[in-house]
Amino acid sequence: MVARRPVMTDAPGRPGDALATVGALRELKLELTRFLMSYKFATDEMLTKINILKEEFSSIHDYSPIEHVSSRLKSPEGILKKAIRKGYPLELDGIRDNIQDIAGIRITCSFISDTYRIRDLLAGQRDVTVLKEKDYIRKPKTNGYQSLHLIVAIPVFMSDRVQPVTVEIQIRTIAMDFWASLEHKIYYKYNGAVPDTLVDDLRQAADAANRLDVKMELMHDQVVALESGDSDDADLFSFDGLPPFPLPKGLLESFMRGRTDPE
Ligand code: 0O2
Repeated sequence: MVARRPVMTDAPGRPGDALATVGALRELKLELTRFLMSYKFATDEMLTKINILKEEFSSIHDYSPIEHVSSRLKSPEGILKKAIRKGYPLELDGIRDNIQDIAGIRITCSFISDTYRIRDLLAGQRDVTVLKEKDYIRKPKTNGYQSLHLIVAIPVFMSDRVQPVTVEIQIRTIAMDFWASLEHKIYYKYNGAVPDTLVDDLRQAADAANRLDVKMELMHDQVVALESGDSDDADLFSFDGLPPFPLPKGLLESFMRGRTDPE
């Protein structure tokens, strides 16, 4: 006959100890879930803000400074590894206070000026507090890395409390993003010990990416200046992907008169 063994074989002593351990583990799991959920909710809130900006720009200005948005939550393993590497206390409050990139959002823009515009629009929102800013665009890292990093705090309304939660936002151009993902791959491929020639190549590629960014923005500005003189579709109105429909100037003028002179 096979002896029945307690589920928790590593809990010595009275059977109550094993039950207490199971209870404590369950509680820890619940706490961890709530902890991670707050970061997911904070990410969702920030993504909503970013999408509103994106849609508003597309509808009103016929152009969006935001090309692409992605997000990620650090895994519990990644969080623990970082806490151990940095010597932070291994408890949730300590981790919350010290690790500010558990929730991460990356916004890719077309042009350099757009990165700052998006920064200002997000930082200017009443419930967003910028805790830290690193401007690797104005001052690139020595390896050539360029990006604008913000650590923001946003209140998350849970059922029993309001929790300020931090989110790391990286804002950069398509060219900077292209460079960063290649550099990231190379860095991991060589386990951090990237050969000098490749380090030089990366620096040159970063310069080239920056020149491309500057050139593309200049060309874009020229096209915009040309477009503003072109009034072909000035009488067209469109919304939310619907085909544009005519809104003649005369009609708009009567509407304006009605607003200023209701009599
Ligand atoms: P992951 O997996 O991308 O999240 P700290 O302020 O202590 O959190 P750090 O590194 O000083 O840490 O902050 P910083 O400089 O703001 O960098 C944070 C993130 O920016 C990094 O996250 C990278 O995603 C990115 N980053 C910074 N420097 C480089 C770089 O030289 N090359 C590339 N490709 N990305 C960079 P993690 O935590 O490294 O990893």
